[in-house]
Amino acid sequence: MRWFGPADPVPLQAIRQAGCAGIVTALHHIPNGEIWSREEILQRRKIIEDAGLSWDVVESVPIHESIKTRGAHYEEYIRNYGQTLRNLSACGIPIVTYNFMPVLDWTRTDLSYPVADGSRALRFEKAAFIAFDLFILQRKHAEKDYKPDELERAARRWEKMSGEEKLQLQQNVIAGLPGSEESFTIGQFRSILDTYSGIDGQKLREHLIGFLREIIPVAEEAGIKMAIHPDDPPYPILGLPRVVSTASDVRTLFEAVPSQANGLCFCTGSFGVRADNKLPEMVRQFGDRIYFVHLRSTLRNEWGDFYEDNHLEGDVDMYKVVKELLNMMKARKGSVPMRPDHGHQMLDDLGKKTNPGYSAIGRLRGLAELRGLEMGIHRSLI
Ligand code: DNO
Repeated sequence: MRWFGPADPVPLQAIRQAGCAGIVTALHHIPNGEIWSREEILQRRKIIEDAGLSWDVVESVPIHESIKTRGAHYEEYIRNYGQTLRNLSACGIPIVTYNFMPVLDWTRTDLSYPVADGSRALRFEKAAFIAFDLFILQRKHAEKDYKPDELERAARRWEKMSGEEKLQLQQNVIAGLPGSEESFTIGQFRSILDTYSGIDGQKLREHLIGFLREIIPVAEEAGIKMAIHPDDPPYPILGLPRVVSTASDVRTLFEAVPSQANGLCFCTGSFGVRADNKLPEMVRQFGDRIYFVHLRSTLRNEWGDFYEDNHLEGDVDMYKVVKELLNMMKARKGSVPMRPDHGHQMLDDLGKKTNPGYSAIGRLRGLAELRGLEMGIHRSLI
């Protein structure tokens, strides 16, 4: 499971009791762009090992915005990144997840969407998101990015929102979800969006490939596997390009930088939002490059909204995905770390202050179901 460090309301002991052997974490307190020192890494590793767990994956070493835009000091930030990789390797941590989404990491409009069983889920509602873009952010020419019926739905949605709901929406979109290393005020957000004027999908991809050309040889030498996390949601938002949304995007990255150190974090929740991403096929296609797995399912509707469903329900065919992953591990003669991605806020957690998506009990349910599924398929295959 993922652990957000000593400030996480879910203690390591709870994670251990959920059945986990390893931890996924990051040094969230170190400002984006700075080198993670060996001392800091070892200190964190010790806390994890003292709890009887191991630190298997870093999620994430964030990429400084300057690297994505090729802004001021970007070469220095790339050098720092490489040094962090060397330090992680020296401390025995072999897998590093990161993403290349401009400005925002994962994005939702509703962090407490009521599910029929009384639990709460995370949701992305297109009309609310467009309303944020048009009426809160008031981005220039934003209306050009949407179809007439989408604009109409967004306007109707906005009219019905109370002042409090509008404020909540703004916070949900730009105040930063757990694991997103940055949060913004609306003013800051507008000026950071400006740094992307002139950066379209092609440019961003060039910057990503440029970054990989520098960093992958360092990772290779250090024995680190890099695992890029897909865009969530997997399409451009707020006029910002996104370039890790489809199988073809991923293939382009592997073709540009073919080293085995250049790998993927296979997140079924992110890729699964697009019906054109065929997940079991993607596991077959990228099987030798998947170094980390996030298992989660979403349910989408005709309007492009989606919410996070129970792990074994929704649009992701979890049976087929897990079966392919088991085949992949068999072929590679080794296991790949997996975590249940997110979970509903449920039972006792409903009354607690939790990190959206990262409450204990919902993830424990997800993990238990996924482990059962894995064992069932595994035993039936041998
Ligand atoms: C959300 C996560 C993401 C992910 C980063 C990886 O729950 O899956 O925040 O950690 O995008 O860099």
